[in-house]
Amino acid sequence: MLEKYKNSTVYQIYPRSFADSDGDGVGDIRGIISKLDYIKSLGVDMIWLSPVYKSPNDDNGYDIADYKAIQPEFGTMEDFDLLLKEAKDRGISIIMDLVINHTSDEHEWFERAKAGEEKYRDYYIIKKGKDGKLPNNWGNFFAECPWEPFGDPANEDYYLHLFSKKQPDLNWYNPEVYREVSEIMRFWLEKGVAGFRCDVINVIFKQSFADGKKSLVLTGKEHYMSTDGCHSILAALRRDVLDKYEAFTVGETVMVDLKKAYDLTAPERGELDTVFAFEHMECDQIGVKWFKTRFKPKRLMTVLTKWQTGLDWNTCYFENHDQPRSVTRFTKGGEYREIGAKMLLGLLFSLRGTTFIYQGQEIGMTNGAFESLDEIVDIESHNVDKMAKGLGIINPFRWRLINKTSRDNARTPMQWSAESGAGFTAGKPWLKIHPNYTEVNVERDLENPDGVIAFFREINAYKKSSDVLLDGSFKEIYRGRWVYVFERELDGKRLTAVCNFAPKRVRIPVELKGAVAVSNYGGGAGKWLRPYEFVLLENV
Ligand code: ISL
Repeated sequence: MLEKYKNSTVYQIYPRSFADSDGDGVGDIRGIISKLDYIKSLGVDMIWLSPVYKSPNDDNGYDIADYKAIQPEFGTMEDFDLLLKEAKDRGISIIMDLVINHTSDEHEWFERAKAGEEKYRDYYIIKKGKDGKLPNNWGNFFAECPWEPFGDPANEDYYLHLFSKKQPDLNWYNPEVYREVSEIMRFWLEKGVAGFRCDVINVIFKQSFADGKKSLVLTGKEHYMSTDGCHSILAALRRDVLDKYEAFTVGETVMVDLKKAYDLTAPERGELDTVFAFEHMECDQIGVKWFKTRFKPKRLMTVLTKWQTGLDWNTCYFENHDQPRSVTRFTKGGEYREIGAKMLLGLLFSLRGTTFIYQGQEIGMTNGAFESLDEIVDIESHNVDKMAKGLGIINPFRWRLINKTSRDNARTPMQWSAESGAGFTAGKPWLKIHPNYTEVNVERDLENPDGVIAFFREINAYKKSSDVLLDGSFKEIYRGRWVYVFERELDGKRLTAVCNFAPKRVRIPVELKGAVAVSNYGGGAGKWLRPYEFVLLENV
């Protein structure tokens, strides 16, 4: 149901790191409830809640052991119901994370499969090895082998796991899996959730299990990326379940190009409403995401323009729980942290599409300050370290690579105040809090009329009141080494967005006209743009 929700501003909450109400060092649902007024005050109207289901936490909740129960450290089902109600009372809808490519190996289905129940064995992808060899040569998202022995190794049975070995992939050939998942979706929709963010949704259906073309990243992916089978499942789920509740879906879709994203979201096909594509998140990497290269703003601009013009409706995001913090990644930070964070927000809200914000982005939180792998919890980072070690990469280099790319960079606890525990917890936080919390925190930012939050509120409110930003077309005017200028237009009304990605003054390369609508320095641009300046002009 895109029409109903497309103009929402969506705020992603990573529950573990958001707000801890009981002092156990882990964020929880009561903590989220206590911050709803704050979220509302930002002008947010939808929350995307990362998994809160029961989980052994191998992958922080993306390994689900019970889709209909709440993780005890997050609270109870009563807490969840209260969250839903309190959010609704404030005009905020909630979308849940739907993780249906895999379950946890501690899910009852997998446990019964292991205990020998044929019915449940068929819920998973279990294949025979051949003469001591694995069933195929596929790769794995978390830098490990995707096949793990199932039962007695002498039988040479293996189960597939595209992610960790505690995340066995579901067998979408089995109609029972479809039935179970539909029922789970109905369970949450009946409670009143507005829809789902669908985890790695374009890989759920494996069209074949043949060996893949050898590749640096994910050998075998051609057998499961956006397959026909996946399209059919998505259309069926929409028809059988989602449309009955006018639910909204955003699919996390890995390695999609424009054509694939179009096919997954084309209204006439009735599959997903929107997708998270990743090409712009790949603009500072070489091949795989663990190899970062120097950020060149022009590469980001090129990808943004490509998607803005190539797809009618995008999701616009710079951060989530898997990506480094945008202010660290796309600006020099330091003395430019606040102005840079505002420029990035200005750019994000000026693009055409549904805007997604990740917790902490509204105060310009930075990448974590980790000193060694011992401080990192993320399973992916630990696996990458093992893999890199296997390749003979020695330690200062391994750590440098992981420190930059670890998903924990975005998962450090939310910085609410300068008090100990950053106002996040009264206990020992599950992950190291960034020591800059004494300066970078919500309380302090709110005291500043020119703070990042104030700017966030301003640009968000402006977008919500502007037909041109909500519905207008996108046209690139200029893309240079540092400066990005584009125009949004609707019925002859125009807005021009100007962004300077340089930590220095840059001469404006094009002639700009119009009155300043929003600006991160206050006031308009002269002939020169100041470091990380953002201006939105109304062209009369
Ligand atoms: O870089 C990526 C895509 O280019 C990946 O981070 C990708 O988004 C990711 O591997 C898939 O992420 C999702 O599913 C995982 C979970 O660990 C992530 O947190 C979740 O966002 C497995 O469920």
